[in-house]
Amino acid sequence: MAQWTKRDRAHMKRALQLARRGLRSADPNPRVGCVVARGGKIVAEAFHKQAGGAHAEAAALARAGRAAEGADVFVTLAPCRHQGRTPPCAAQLAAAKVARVVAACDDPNPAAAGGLAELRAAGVRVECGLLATEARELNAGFFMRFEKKRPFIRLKSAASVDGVTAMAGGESKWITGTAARDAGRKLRARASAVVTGSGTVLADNPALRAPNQKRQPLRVVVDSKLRAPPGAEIFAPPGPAMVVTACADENLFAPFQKRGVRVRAVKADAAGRVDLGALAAVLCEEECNEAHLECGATLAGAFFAAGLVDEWVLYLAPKILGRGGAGLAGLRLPNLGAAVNFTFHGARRVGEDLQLTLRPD
Ligand code: AOF
Ligand code: ZN
Repeated sequence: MAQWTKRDRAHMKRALQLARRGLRSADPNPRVGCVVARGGKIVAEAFHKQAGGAHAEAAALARAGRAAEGADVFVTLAPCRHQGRTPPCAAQLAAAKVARVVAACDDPNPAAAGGLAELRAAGVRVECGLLATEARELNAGFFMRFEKKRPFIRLKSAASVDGVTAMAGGESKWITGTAARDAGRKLRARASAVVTGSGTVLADNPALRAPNQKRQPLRVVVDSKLRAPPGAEIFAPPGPAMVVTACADENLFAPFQKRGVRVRAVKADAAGRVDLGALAAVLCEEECNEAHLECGATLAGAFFAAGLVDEWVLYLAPKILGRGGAGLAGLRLPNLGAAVNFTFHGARRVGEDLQLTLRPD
């Protein structure tokens, strides 16, 4: 196990900071940052901005020029060994004659793996694992896609403090304040896909776009019986959209397909609804790292029941809306022992509301 100095940690921290700049743009690629240092001083740094663009190491090496020779390179993901949309980073690092490469963690993508071994074979000092937890957390969805064959699923909900998301008459605009709503919309922008149900499309006709973004997440409507109107806002450009259904009658797909909306049929569960495991597998095929779920209590409840909520971001408004309205999770549980348990991972005030972040136990 390599022993890392304070300076090493500081360089990797900086690389992680750089990687975060790709939070909303790198998709479907991981967010990666890179620092080139000599004698403890940073001589070049870069991050991976978007798929098809230079990888973090390639961009940093280009900036470092001849200064890369003999340098220490800190990168938040092991350098790739493959020719993808761009040339392999490991070979470029070796050709630049860097002295040492420190990676925060390995690349889970089998197509890209093997870069560190190649560098080692080329005589470069190689270390891996510095700030690995932080690096994996930043790309939790990317790791999940390769390791579990499904995306990291983040559910976003908003309710009054007594857990009401809409009044009995359907009125739900707006329970939380503008700051919380903006924060919720901003969360969409980091996701590969924004997922909702046909119930929400029929009730609210939301667009579910990410605000001010060049890269629009894929918008996915879970629609077991193809009830959503093809003319709904969510299917309109800009940005791609897709329907995932349990309906096998392909004749019913045409009105969506005519609008450029893809339809994927998956297996139904016992109740005839889209099997959520199959949906997750479809999202994985679509190279979704993070899926942002914004939906009503029924679909949210089904995701909870399936154990497919990896993070729950819940906005709570300081008001009581009373009985009769819709709740957060349409789950029917037999007793307290059957409760779905979480740990609070974060809590902060957003405008007049609270943002709670929960992860399942
Ligand atoms: C790196 N540095 O900055 C990133 C890496 O198709 P490409 O060429 O964009 O390759 C994508 C894959 O490369 C991606 O799935 C992941 O395994 C790795 N990403 N690797 O060395 C980077 N973004
Ligand atoms: Zn690379």
